[in-house]
Formats: sequence, C-alpha cells, structure tokens
Amino acid sequence: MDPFEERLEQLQGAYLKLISRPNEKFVHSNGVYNRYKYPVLTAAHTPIFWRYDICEETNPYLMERFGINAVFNAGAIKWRGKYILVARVEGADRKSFFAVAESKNGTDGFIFWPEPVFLPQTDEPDVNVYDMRLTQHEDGWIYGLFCTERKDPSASEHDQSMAVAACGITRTKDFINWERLPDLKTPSPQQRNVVLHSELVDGWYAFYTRPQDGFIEAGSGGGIGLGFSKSIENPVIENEVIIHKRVYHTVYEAKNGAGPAPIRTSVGWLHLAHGVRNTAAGLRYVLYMFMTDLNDIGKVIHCPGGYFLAPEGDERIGDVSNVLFCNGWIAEDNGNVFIYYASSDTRMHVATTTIGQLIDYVVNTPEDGYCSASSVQAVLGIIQKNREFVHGKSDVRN
Ligand code: M1P
Repeated sequence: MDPFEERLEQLQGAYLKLISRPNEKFVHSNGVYNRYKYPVLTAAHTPIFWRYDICEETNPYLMERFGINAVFNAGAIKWRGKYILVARVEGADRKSFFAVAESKNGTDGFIFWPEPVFLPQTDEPDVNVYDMRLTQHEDGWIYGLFCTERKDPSASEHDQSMAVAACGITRTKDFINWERLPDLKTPSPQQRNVVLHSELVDGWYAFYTRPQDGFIEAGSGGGIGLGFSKSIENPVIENEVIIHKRVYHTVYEAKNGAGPAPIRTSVGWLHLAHGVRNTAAGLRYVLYMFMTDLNDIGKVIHCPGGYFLAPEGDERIGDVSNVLFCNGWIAEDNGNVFIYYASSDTRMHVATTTIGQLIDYVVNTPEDGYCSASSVQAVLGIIQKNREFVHGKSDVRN
C-alpha cells in the first residue's frame, strides 16, 4: 500500500476506535456520584481533518499541520435530545477556541461538529477566549459567557505575560450562529468565571462574578460575587456583592469561582464551584458545592465542608497538574445529572448522579467548622449516630 494511504488509514482507524469506545462506570462510588473510566473528550477526539491536510500532493508526509494540545473546560447543555459540550480547544500555539461536540447518551461517543465555533470579535479584539458557561435563559436565548483575554496595555515591553481578563458574552439558538454582545462591565479591574443566572430577578439579568485585581491573583476580589444588569445588550453591573467568600484554611482560601449555571431544585439553587489553595507543589483546584435560597439568590443556605470532587489517579497529571475544573453540567427532567469536569487543563470527564443525591449531599454533609476540633466533633457526631443505630442509645465515649 502507498505509505501515505497506509498512514491515513492508521490515523482514521485509531480515531474511529477512540470515538466508538464505550465508557464504563466505576462500580466503587462514595454514594454521591459515579466516575467513569475514560475521559469523554481529549485532544485526540478532534477530527483528523482539522489537524491534517489529507492531500498527498500538498502534504506528502501526512504531517500534522495544526496541533491540538488539549480539550477541556466545556460548557454543557441538553439540546434537541443530545448532550452538547462546548469545549475549550487549545491549539499547540496556546490559543483557545470553542468547538461543539455531541453525544447520544452523555457518557461516551462524543463527536465534534465539523467546524469549530466562529466567534465574532468586539470592537476591541481579544487574543484568547476560554471556559464558556452555557445558560438556557428564560428570555429564550442560550447564552455563552466566557473569559476574554487581551494583553495588558500598561505592561512594559519586557513583560509579555501581563493580561487583562474580562467576561465576554455571546448568544445563540443553534450553536452555529453566535451573536457577540459587548463584554460585561463591572467595578472590578478584571473578571473570570462569570456565569449568567437562568432567570431574571425582578426584571434584571443576574450574574455570578469573580472579581480579581490581577490576571492570576484574586487579590481584594473576595470570592464569588453577584451583580445585576438591566440590559444584556449593554451589560453593566454597578454593584457587586460577594456571596461566597474565600476563607482561611479551606479548600477555597486562595481563589474560588462559579462553575456552571446553578440548577433550580425544590429546596434551593444547587451551585458547583471550584476552590483553589496553594501548596508546595503549586495551586490545587478542587470542586465544591453550595446551595442558595430560591427567593434570595444571594443567600447561601447550605455549604458542605471540604471538596465535592478532587483530582484522582490520572486526573492529577496534565498541562496544569492537580486541577479539576467544571463549567458544565446537565440536569434532566428525570432527575439525572451529568457533571462534565476537566482534569489538569488537559481533558474532559463525566460523573453521574441525581438531583436527589446532590440535595442530600449539600443539606446533610457537615459544614466546615474552620478548625480541627470541629472536624473531630463532626466525626464524633456520625459515630454517635451509628452507635445509637447499632446498639441502641449509648454514650459516644463508651
Ligand atoms: O489552570 C487552572 C484554571 O485557572 C483559571 O481559573 P481561575 O481563574 O479560577 O484561577 C482559568 O484559566 C481556567 O481556565 C483554568 O482551568
């Protein structure tokens, strides 16, 4: 066989094997969710015809012409019966863009649509875009809020890494045509991890924000904020209130940020967020949950202590190791929930659970007592309850 043809066949065979591989739910679970054996999206899931010029005349060695480095931090939505991910695709050139992938069952078989998203620019073109949060809004549009990044105009010539992060906004009805709206204006110098609430609040658009002083450090930006804008076509937040702040010696002491748009349940809004702490090995990103009041979305009514999901096994390793990040989940009418999370800024995974389990987790997991003695009290509480159950009422220290 012609070596070009042979190589092409090899590439296509490996790709088809990858996208048709059934996923397997791990039997072991903490009772809150189930992880799956294989990532649902990786760089290798991107179509061969994005990366290779498959014409023998112009690419006789069948070389990769456009390298894809990673596929991660995807927004998620169920649309027309399909599980849709709008993934962050990062090229070998470090620039990210968005691309839509769909699956019939939500846990495997994700296939990218033929072309990546063509996102229009604003009057002030951005350099990098990433981490889209999708919101099916009650106004009828599907919004995608993402981080838009530009070089810091105040950076000196010898500093080529200072950047300004802001919240970009786009909307669509078909995931093919995307209308770009002006970037969100807020009192904070920079913003990342901004999420649009799915309902209007007294006629206002509600945004979860993450104010930050600089590009990396949250600085005086105290945590996850909430702000309102009358208009989405000219989005301006005048006042930003911190609803879930960073706290010393928690999993979110260095930074935190909202994940996907919260899910409405009968008892409150379920939030999934990421928390960051610093370690000798660098930053560690985990996912944690909290719940806000149905009638006052700025009021946190439950917050389990500690993390909900943390990097495990192979998830620990990647371009930015020791990171879990989530900006997409899907809640179905039957109560099933698909949590799409990325590991180490490299690949996408799924975990499945139900609304019932998430409510139970959020309501009944002990809150963080902010000291070791409280942790011991929490464990003693469980031990005491188990003793009562097994032996009838008895003192915990017997
Ligand atoms: O590298 C980890 C994550 O870092 C940023 O998140 P945050 O602003 O909360 O620190 C983002 O760049 C995110 O994309 C990335 O996964």
